[in-house]
Amino acid sequence: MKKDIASRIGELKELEDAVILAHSYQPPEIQDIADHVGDSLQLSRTAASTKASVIVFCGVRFMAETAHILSPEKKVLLPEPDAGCPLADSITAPELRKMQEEHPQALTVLYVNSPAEAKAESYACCTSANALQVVENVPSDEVIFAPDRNLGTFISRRTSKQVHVWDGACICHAAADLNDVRAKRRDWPDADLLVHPETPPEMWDLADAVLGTGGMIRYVRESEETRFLIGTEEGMVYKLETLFPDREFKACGSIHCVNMKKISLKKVLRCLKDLTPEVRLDPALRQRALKAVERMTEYTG
Ligand code: CIZ
Repeated sequence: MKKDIASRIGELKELEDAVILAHSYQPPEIQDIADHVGDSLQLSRTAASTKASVIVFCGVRFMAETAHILSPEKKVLLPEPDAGCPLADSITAPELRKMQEEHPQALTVLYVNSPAEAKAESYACCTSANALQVVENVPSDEVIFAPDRNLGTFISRRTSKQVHVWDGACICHAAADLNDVRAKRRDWPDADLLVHPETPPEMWDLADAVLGTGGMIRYVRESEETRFLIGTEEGMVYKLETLFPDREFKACGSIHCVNMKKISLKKVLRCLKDLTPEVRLDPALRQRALKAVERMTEYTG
């Protein structure tokens, strides 16, 4: 049945000149039918460079919005319109403006996991892969970092700049179960533990490395270890297993994003049939948000 749906998706994709992008936190069957699987930075670059006229974004809303910000001439489809992100919802444009009034010398660096309205009020965007590089490069010694407090704290400990951190969180990373991490470490004492900077600082203290998902892939590629414990959304384990079939991976911390798992093969098929639901922003808002996204590229190449 699944194979059937996958081949119908393949046919429709050709017919509609579409490309399927999937975040590394997507379920395995979605990663399997995608043309590109990666983090939000890689996927937004692919969205900007693809020649396809339709982008099916298997991820959450802010990711599809970013693809639209970069490629307004393409039709960007989000197979499940309710695939939101509580971290992105933790900040609004008026709340951000209020914090900016309190710190008038600071430039705002905004994690891409945020709504377009907040991007439009920010100086530069960043992802977990390049947050430190962007903070170091913005032309100010004082920075507002939003909306993830754990990533913001992680960055503030690695820069000499003054960082005002917004109090938002990815509810699944922030609630990572440390007892589960300790138990998995006992099961696999020889494994390297890689954890995401959206997890709490107590989890970083247990880890061999604190990295975004792109950094985890580089770490494994360069490592001689054979076993790895992965402290980020559990979909990442499948992505790593696909890339490195000769190594072993185990998810730890019980980090499961229900929004990422709202995308299904049936929904991808339906959205390719109907070419809806489309993600589109007001053109003036898109233009303002684009400036912040472009600065990220300017600082990080
Ligand atoms: O930036 C991304 O894609 C997310 C949400 C996680 C990561 O570290 O790649």
